[in-house]
Amino acid sequence: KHNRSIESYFESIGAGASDVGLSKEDIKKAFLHKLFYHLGRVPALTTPNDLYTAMALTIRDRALRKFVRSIEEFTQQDARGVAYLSAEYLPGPHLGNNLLNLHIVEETKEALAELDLDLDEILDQEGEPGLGNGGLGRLASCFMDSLATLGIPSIGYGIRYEFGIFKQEIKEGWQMETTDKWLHSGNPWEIVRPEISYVVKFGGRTEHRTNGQNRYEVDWLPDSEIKGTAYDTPILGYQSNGIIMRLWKAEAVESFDFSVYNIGDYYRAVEKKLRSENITKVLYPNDENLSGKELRLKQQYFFVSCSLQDMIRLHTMQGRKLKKFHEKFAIQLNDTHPSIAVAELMRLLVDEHEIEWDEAWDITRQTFAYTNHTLLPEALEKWTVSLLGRILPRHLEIIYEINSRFLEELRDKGYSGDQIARMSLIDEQGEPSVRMAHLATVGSFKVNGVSELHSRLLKSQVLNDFADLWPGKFTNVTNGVAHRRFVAVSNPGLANLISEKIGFGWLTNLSSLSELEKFAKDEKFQQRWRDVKLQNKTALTRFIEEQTGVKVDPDMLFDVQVKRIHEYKRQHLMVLHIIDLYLRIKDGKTENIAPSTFIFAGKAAPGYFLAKLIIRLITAVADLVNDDEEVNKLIKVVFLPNFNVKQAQRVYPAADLSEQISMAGKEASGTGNMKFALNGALTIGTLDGANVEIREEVGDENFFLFGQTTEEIQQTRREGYRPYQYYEENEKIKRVLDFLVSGELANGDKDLFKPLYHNLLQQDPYQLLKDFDSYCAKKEEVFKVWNDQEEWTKKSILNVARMGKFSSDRSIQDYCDRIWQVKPVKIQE
Ligand code: 6GP
Repeated sequence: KHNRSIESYFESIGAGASDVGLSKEDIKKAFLHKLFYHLGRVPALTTPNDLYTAMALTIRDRALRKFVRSIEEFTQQDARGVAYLSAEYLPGPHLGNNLLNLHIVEETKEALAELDLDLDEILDQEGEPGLGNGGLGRLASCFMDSLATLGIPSIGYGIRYEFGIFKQEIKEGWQMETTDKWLHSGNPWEIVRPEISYVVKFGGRTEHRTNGQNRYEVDWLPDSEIKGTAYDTPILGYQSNGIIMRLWKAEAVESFDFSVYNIGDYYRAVEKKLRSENITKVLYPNDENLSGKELRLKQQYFFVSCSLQDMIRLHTMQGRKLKKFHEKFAIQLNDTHPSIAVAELMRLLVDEHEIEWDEAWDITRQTFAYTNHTLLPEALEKWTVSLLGRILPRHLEIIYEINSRFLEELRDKGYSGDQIARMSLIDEQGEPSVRMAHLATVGSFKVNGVSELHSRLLKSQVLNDFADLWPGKFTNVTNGVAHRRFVAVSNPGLANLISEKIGFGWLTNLSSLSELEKFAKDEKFQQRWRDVKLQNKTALTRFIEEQTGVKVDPDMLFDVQVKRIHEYKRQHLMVLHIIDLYLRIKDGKTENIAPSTFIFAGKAAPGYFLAKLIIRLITAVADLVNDDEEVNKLIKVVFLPNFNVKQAQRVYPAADLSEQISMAGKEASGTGNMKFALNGALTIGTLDGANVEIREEVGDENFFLFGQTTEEIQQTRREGYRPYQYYEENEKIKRVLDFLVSGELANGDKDLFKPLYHNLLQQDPYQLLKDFDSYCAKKEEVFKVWNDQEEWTKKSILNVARMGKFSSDRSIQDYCDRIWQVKPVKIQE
C-alpha cells in the first residue's frame, strides 16, 4: 500500500491533475464547487464568510495534495525528523500565506475577479488562531513555516485551545478582555483525526512490586482519564511541500452516551465530559509569568503525553525498535512548558515498554533539546511537589529518581552542599517545588538561548552551574522570522520593488537582500522606496481611524512600539518622552521636533496591574495630545486595540521607527525588532537581545543606540540605584513625573497614576530614569535624521539590505546543524 505513489492513486480514482490544479480556471471551478457542494450556496446568496470558507477549502485541498506527497516521501526515506513541542502557536491568517507558497496569488485574484469578487476582501474575512501569548508562540509558527520550506521531516505538536488569547477592547481608556471565539465561524484549515487519539491519565496513586521475572514494576492507578484527539493543520512551505501542526483537543474517554442506568448517572456522565473538555478550553494569558495553576499543569502534561504516544506509534508502526527512538526523533522543547516530557518519556519507556532505567535514560537524554526563552525569574516555571504529586504521582517519583542519580553524580564529582542545593531539581527553599528548567536541562542533550547575548547570560546567570558542568551542552540559536509572511505577504509593495531590482532569490535566501546595497544612494530608487512606505502608511492611517477614530497624517514620522505590555519592555519610557515633548510644545519650544505619530499596541496580562495602568496612561496621554490644537499638529498618539498577527501585518510595513527599548539583559531576543527592520524601519534600541546582532549587521551608523549595557545596569544596581536622586537632580525628569500626578491627565484624576509614579520614584526596577536622558538625546538625533529624507531613506534601504541573517530559515538551518542533526528530504514532484 505504501509503495503506491500518490500520482497513481489519483489516476486510479479517476481524478485528473486539474482537481487540484493551480491555473485560474482550476481555481475558479474548485471555488464554485466548494461553495455549492460544501457550503450549499450559490454565489448570489453568500455571506462574506462563505466566500472566505470556500476559498480556504479550495486552497486547503491544494495544500493537502502537497502535504500527502511529503508524508509519503518522509516515510519512504525513513528520514530522521524533528518534533517541536510547544504549548503555544500564533500562525496568523493562513490564506494569504498559502497563496504565496503555492505561487497562485495572481491566478486566484483573476479567478475571483471573473466572479466579480475581490481577493483582498476575502483575505480580510479571515480571523486567526490566537493560540499563544506573544513572541514564543509566534516564533513557533515562524519555525513551522521554515521547517516546511526547507523540507525538514517534522511535526509541530500543541494544544487546540477552544479559546485563544483574549480579545482586547479599550473602554474608557482601560483594557477590557473578552473571549476569543476563533472557532465560531468554523475553521476550514484543520482536519480532525478521530482515529488518532490517546488516553491520558491523571491523579491517583502508584503501586510498586516485583514481577515473576524479578523485574521491578510500577503501576499507575489514576483517578481519571482523558482522551486527546488530533486536529491537523497543514503548513505549506514556500514552493515546497508541507508539514503538519498537530493540536490536541481533550474529550471524555467514554463517549458520553455510554450505558446509563438512571438519571443521576446520566448527569454525572455529562459533568465528566464537560470536566474533561475543560483541559483544552482556554489559553493562559500570562506572558512570561507562571500561573502555578493546576489546570495549566494538566494542559502541559496532556499535550505532552498525547504527542509522545503519537511519536512512539509513528516510530514503531513500521517495525522499528523503540530502543532506537532517539535515532528517529529529535524533540525540541519550546521553553519549559512541555518539559514534563522528560519524565513522561521515561515513564513510557520504563513502565509501559519495559526498558531498563539506564537505557531509557540514555534514550531520553539523546532525544530532547531545550530552548530557553526568558531570563525573567518570575517566568521560570516551578511546580510545587504537592501539586505535581497529586496530579502526576508517577512522574514525581520519576523526577525524584532522576534527581537522586544526578545529585549522586555531583557528589562524586566533589560538589559542595550549596552547589548541590542550587542545582537540584527540587527547590527546598520554602515550599518544595520542582524546577522545570533544571529538569529540562538535565534531560536534554542541548540547551540553547535565542540570541547571542541571551545565550551568554543563560550560561553565566540562570544555568551557570550546569554550563560549568556540561559546557558542550550549551549553544545559541539566534531567532529569526518568517520573512515571506512578514514582507512578501504583508508588504507586497516593498516585495515587488525588491524583486524588480534583485529578482526573487531573497524569498528563499534572505541574504541576497545584500544586493540592494548598491541602490541605497540611488535617488530614483529612494523615491520609489519612500512611495511604497507612504502607501503603507496611508493604508494604516485608514485602519487607525476605523479602529480608534483618530485621524493621523501619513506624512508624519510613524514611531511604533508593538509588543506585549510589560514593565521590562518599558513602554512607559516612550510615554515619558512623549510627555516631555508635550510640555515643550506647550512652552512654545517646538524647534527640532519632527512631526510624529506615536503608535502603541499590545496586550497586558489580565492580572498585571501595572501593565494595565501603562495602557491607561497611553490612552490618557493620547486623549490629551490628540485633542489639543496647539499640540496635535506636531504630535499624535494612538493605542491600537487587540494587537495580533493580522494587525501586525498591517503595522510593520507602515513603521518608520521601531522602538526596542527594553532594559538591557531582559529581552531574550525580540522578533518584532526583526520584522520592523525588514520592512525598512530604523531602530531606536538598547543593547538587548537580538538588537545587538541587528546593530552589528546593519552598522552602528544605521541604528539609534541608547541606554546602559547589561553590565552597566548590574553595576548601577550593585552601587545601590536610587531613582529618587534622578528626580531630584534632573529637572526634566521631575517635570515629567510630576505631570503624571498633576491631574492634567485623565480628567483631573491625580491619583490614577500614583502607583506608577511611586514605582518609578521608589524602585524603578527597570531603570527608566537612569536611561531617560540618553533616550531623549537619541530621539533628538532621530528627528534630525528624519528631516533629511535622503539620509533616512538610505539608512532604511541599508537596514533591509543587511537583515539577511534574520530569516527563520537561517534559525532552522542552525537548529539542524547545531542541535538536531537532521537533513532535508528532497521531494521529487
Ligand atoms: C519571548 C522573549 O521574551 C522574546 O524576547 C523572544 O523573542 C521570544 O520569546 C521568542 O524567543 N519569551 C516568551 O514569550 C516567553 O513566554 C517563557 O518565555
